[in-house]
Amino acid sequence: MSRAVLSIGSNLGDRLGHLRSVTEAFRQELRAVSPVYDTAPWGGVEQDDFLNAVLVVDSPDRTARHWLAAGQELERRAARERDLRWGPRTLDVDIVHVPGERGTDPDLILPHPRAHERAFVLLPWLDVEPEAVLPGHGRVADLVAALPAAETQGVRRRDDLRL
Ligand code: PH2
Ligand code: MG
Ligand code: MG
Repeated sequence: MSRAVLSIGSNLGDRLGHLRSVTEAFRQELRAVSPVYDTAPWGGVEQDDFLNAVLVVDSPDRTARHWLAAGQELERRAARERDLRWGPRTLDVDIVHVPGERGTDPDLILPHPRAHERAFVLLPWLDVEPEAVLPGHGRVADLVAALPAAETQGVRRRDDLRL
């Protein structure tokens, strides 16, 4: 069994439609879907706001590598172009955490090396897994409580949007 916590995001084109392409593709594997958040861009690149959400998926025969490949295939289908680091994108599917798996390859570092400081990952994750622990950093609830106001201010829950 391989459970994974995925962070999905979009700030180009049909943002909600791009996020929905992931929940549709993983329909069989979905265990939890967070609310949708409208989020100010993180990382210093001036660009439009993102929509972000967190999914928990589970499948008996998928490893972290499989989740990565499946996510990259969905990014390709969304015509994602890989150019600017932390720049705009139609769809981003990031593997945040796969319990029991530590990754050190540059293309799949697990847990995700910046998840602990990103409100757009931690807030929706807390919504779906209130007891979650991010290995190396502690309880997600505590990480959320410790986020600076500047981080949480730009992350707004959109109760009018649903995946
Ligand atoms: N993704 C990035 C860079 N910056 N900012 C927000 N708010 N949401 C994202 O998903 C995001 C970002 C690169 O993957
Ligand atoms: Mg990303
Ligand atoms: Mg990514």
